[in-house]
Amino acid sequence: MTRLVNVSNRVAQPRGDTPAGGLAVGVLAALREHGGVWFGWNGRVVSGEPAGPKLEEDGNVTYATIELSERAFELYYNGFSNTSLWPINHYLLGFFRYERREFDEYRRVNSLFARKLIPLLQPDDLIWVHDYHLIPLASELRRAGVENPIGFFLHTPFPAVEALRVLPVYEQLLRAMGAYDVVGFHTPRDLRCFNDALESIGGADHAAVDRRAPGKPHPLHTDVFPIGIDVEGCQQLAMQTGEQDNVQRMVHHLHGRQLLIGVDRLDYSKGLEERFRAFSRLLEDYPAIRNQVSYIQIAPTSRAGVRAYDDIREALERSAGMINGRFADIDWVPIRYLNRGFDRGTLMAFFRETAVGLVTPLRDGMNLVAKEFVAAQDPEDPGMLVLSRLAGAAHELTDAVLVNPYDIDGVAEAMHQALNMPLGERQERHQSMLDVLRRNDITAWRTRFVDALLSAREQRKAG
Ligand code: GDG
Repeated sequence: MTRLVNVSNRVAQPRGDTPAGGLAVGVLAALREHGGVWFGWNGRVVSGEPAGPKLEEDGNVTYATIELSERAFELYYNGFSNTSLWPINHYLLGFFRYERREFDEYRRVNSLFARKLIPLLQPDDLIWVHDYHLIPLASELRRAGVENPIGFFLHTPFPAVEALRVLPVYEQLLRAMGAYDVVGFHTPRDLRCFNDALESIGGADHAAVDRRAPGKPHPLHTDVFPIGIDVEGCQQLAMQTGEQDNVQRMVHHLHGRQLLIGVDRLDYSKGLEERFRAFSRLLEDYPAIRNQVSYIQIAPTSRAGVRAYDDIREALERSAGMINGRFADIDWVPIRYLNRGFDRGTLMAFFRETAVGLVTPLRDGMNLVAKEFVAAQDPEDPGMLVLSRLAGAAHELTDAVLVNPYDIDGVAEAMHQALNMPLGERQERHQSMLDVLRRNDITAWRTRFVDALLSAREQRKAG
């Protein structure tokens, strides 16, 4: 029987609430529908020898999780993955740092993942590897003789080659990608950047990377697979949760004001400081709007302990305090900044009560919040999305109010435009965005990727 084996750095806990993170949300939704195995780290860091894999069944999904050592957590996860690759992939080179020992540990952890995964594999399995933490995984598996089809999907942007060249080991990583059968990206732009990068190392036709990768020579299939969402699921959650106490309390405290909302992992790539400044500019430039709007920013902590992430948390607290200090009134607080997570149902119900959704990352692979926000709206009276052109989602949601997140005046204007958009225009734009979401939902994403892996299997069989 063909099983789908998903591998990602982090696995969501079975039966736990889905953590804040697009990869976990996407993989879980795809797996619940199709069934299969999800292999990866359980989030625990240990001082001794890491244990695992531990197997747990939940419905049609088997979770196979391992622990990480303190050293791996520091060097592989916080280090090379999140301080070298993450900033490069988001063109935020000011945050980039490189240490050889971190890259060495990154390779060691990829080989550990391979060793722990191999005993679980069956000959007919399709292996789907997710994200930048695990680029060399296929070459490690091939080296150990694994001949199953293996696909790689990058959830972040793929950077232009001139940004990539900042990384001393970029050629090594590109060549390692040749060990995959299928490599997928969110947008045509990412794919173009990948092809340019291959060309820069002499492998435009993919032949150079193919030949040098371990394992049997095979073609490398690259394509664009924009991730979607479970549209009906979001709609239902939004409607069902609306009566919950915390949603009602939130609505009560609005006192009829228009709500702007942002929901993002606390990450410097999400453009939160710039967004706060734009909101402040809105209040400054359009004084009539003061006391008529309320902005809630939900930002659960992510990657705590990494310096840049601790810094941004402090910067946002300061900025929210300054804006509230400057504009608040006896009966009105402009920004409510909540540095914590909420359950998914509450988020969807909040979205449905919102006049303007703010999704203004400085760069994003896709951004699922943008899609969830649109899906959760009441089609009779939909809220409007203000969306960064630098998010992958802007390729599909062209009827949002599109902005450059660095243009503070432009974002303030867009907020004003969205807050004042006539009902007819909101309905039209919403309908067209909903059509886009329905055409390319989470099932389409998973099916297209699995089909590509099945074709790779046929090609392998054909020799
Ligand atoms: C990466 C890429 C790409 C957020 N706060 C809470 C919460 N969330 C959920 C959202 C959404 C997910 O987390 C965030 O997904 P995004 O796509 O917006 O962003 P990343 O985490 O950076 O995801 C991104 C994605 O992978 C998928 O390929 O789109 O570009 O960076 O689903 O709703 N969920 C809960 N509580 C929260 O407080 N339950």
